[in-house]
Amino acid sequence: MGMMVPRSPLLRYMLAAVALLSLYGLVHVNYERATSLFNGRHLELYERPVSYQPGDPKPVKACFTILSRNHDWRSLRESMKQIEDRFNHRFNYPYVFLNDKPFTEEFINMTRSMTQAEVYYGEIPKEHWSYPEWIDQEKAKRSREEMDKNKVMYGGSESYRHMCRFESGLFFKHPLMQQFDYYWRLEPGIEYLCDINYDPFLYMKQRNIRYGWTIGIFELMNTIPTLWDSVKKFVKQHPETIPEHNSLWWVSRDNGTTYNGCHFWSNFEIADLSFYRSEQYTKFFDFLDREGGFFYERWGDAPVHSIAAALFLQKEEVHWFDDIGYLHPGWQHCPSGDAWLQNRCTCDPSDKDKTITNADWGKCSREWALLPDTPPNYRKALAFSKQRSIAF
Ligand SMILES: Nc1nc2c(ncn2[C@@H]2O[C@H](COP(=O)(O)OP(=O)(O)O)[C@@H](O)[C@H]2O)c(=O)[nH]1
Ligand SMILES: *[C@@H]1O[C@H](CO)[C@@H](O)[C@H](O)[C@H]1NC(C)=O
Ligand SMILES: *[C@@H]1O[C@H](CO)[C@@H](O)[C@H](O)[C@H]1NC(C)=O
Ligand SMILES: [Mg+2]
Repeated sequence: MGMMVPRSPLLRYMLAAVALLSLYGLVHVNYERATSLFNGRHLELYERPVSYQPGDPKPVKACFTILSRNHDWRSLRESMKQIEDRFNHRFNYPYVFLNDKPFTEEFINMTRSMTQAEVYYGEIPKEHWSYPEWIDQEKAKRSREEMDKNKVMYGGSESYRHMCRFESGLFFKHPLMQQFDYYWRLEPGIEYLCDINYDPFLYMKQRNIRYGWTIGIFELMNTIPTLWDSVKKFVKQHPETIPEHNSLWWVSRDNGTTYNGCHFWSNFEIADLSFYRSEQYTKFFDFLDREGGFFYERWGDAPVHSIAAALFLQKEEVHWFDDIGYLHPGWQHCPSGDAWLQNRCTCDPSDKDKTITNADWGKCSREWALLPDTPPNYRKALAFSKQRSIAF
């Protein structure tokens, strides 16, 4: 037996009509659901931004920079998979890998194969990963032992200190970095939790943004006991390097007397390298390097970059990439609202344990929003500074 088709032509006609109508209903209902689901913005979801091919000249000379050890390749493949899928397969910005040891063939094979974009592998010059002559290495060793005994995070590690010093003031001097104007830092074991549908480098360049971040967090103060004292000494010697409309308030609630520990978590950062190459940043890093805290304490590159960005840049030259979902083991930033839906985020913004803006540790992120933009909103800024009796 075949299908049950009625013999009568009239019945056949009615059956066909019913079938057509229900098909229409189905399509119509689905179309409506699609439009209402995306609140009339469904087109935006599928809009394709411009894409750049690997060898194409890019609108910004920019790269990813990854400091890594040879054994990091496996977790770096995870990081690269994330950034490629969420962003770079369309934009094809090159990668620069840096290491204090020569890269192995295995590392090169295993990372090169994760992207179509250009990849560069560089060894760090010895003088950028060793003790300056003014450092007392015995004293440095004693302080590592002391910090280790006191359970300071990475307090006993010598290589971690070279890493922090290199990331603070030297990575952008590497010969491979000279061809680039902007950089985006990547690390092993991180995750990107939302699509990035636009070019953050271009976004920054068009708006004169020099520093971009996504997680703001408190520092472990036992790693930087005298950092702020050194900063104050520097500022006294170089008052000309401090613009009027900076973000001092974000790092110091008593007009510069003490540091509150707020910093941008530098394992994610996108920066205009001309900031790090500027005379003021160079002087600042050289001064801190002479002070010895990279070795006698355990100064991190995150507070060093952040204090510089907060003091030496105008507030609007620093941008919170609130729409970029990002996880580094320990904490994540997860956008909420429209950005979450549109950028196909897979994180939970209300997660109590991981999402930084929900935690006490995330007060720094939340309070960034309290700082008003200046020159464009100069009046608002003045009112704000009067109300809190601070100068910034
Ligand atoms: N070449 C090299 N890279 C290092 C070394 N120590 C840390 N790194 C890199 O420096 C970055 C920060 O290190 P990580 O272990 O993630 O520290 P954490 O994020 O502060 O916990 C990562 O990109 C590491 O791959 C080292 O001794 N040599
Ligand atoms: C790296 O890749 C090359 C070319 O495909 C291959 O000949 C070589 O055996 C690989 N080496 C390692 C260590 O994976
Ligand atoms: C903040 O400190 C600066 C520099 O030390 C000083 O000029 C200014 O008057 C201080 N402002 C307030 C409100 O205390
Ligand atoms: Mg890390």
